Order: sequence, then C-alpha cells, then structure tokens
Amino acid sequence: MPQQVVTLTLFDEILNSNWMLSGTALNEDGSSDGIPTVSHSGETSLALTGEEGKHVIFQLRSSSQVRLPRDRVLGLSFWLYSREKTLNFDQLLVEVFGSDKVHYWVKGDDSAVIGLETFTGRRLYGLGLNRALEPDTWIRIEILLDPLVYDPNFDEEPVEDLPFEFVTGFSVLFAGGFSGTIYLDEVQVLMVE
Ligand SMILES: [Ca+2]
Repeated sequence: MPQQVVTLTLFDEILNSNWMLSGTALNEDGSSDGIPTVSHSGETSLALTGEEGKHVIFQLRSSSQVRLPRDRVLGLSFWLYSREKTLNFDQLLVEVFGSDKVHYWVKGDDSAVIGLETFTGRRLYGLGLNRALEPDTWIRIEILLDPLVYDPNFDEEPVEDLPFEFVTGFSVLFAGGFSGTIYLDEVQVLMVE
C-alpha cells in the first residue's frame, strides 16, 4: 500500500500554536504596518523583510502536540512571493534543524550537529529551480530531506545522510544581495503517516 502523505500547516493565516517564530527578518512588533498584505491563500501571508544575514526560524515548541520523527518527515513546502523585486535563487537559503535528544527546538542544541555550525543549508538553486523568481509571482517551494545535502558553495563537506531523531525547526535566511520583503504562505511540513 502506498504511503499516505499528510501535511501539517505551520502558517497560513496565523502561526500554528505548536510553533513559534524568531528572527531578524520579522517585523519588530509583529505587525505588518506599512507592508502590503498579499496572500496565496486566504487573507494573509508571512512577510519577511531584510537583507543578507536576516533570517526567520520556525521552532517547534516544547509543548507541541506533534512530534516530527526524522524518518516520517518527507520535507517542507511553502509558497514564495516577492512583490516588487526579482529574487534570485542564490539569495535565499533554507536550513533544517534536528535533534538527537528532544523532539522540540532548543537554542544551541548541538546533539545532532556533526562538526558544522549549522545543521544543513540549501540555497534554492539547489532545489532544481534554475531561474529567478520574477516579481509578483507565487511559486511553490518543496524541500525534501532525503536528497538534501550541504550546499557545496555554502558548506564544504557534503553529507548524504542526516542522522538525527527529530526535526525541530527550520530557518529561511537572506543569503546574498537581496534586500526587500518576501512573503511565505501555506508553510507546511510533509510527513508520511
Ligand atoms: Ca494565507
């Protein structure tokens, strides 16, 4: 029998209560004052504003009702949009965080780190996307963990296997040259039942 894929939605109109957000790409007061509201579905999306180095981290809370065992997590998906500027796929990096100790995100959890500062990172051009994201265009990004390896232009050593127990979070990082606002909508974890 084929495996049933289930999706857990982290953000569509609001952030799912199992998750929290932190990071320098969020608006300071959490409001969207001055930032146009756009959405792929519903009324809103998550606006991220910044330039190189700014980021957001989706963190699974210790009180989370769900757990994300690595062997059941297929990956992540979200819709991505830039209203005014072209976004090149080397200008955004996605990192996945995992733990061998606990099922939730803990700052500085290095139980699953194998000698590298960050767990794993992949620029979007590493996802088979080979052209820039044009302004005013939504595109669905899907990041599957199994084929995920270190971006050779970001980290030096490719790691084919990601040996950890739980997925605990992920981050989206402005990686180079882009400054402005991007939007994420329908942010989901893809799992097998
Ligand atoms: Ca939405």
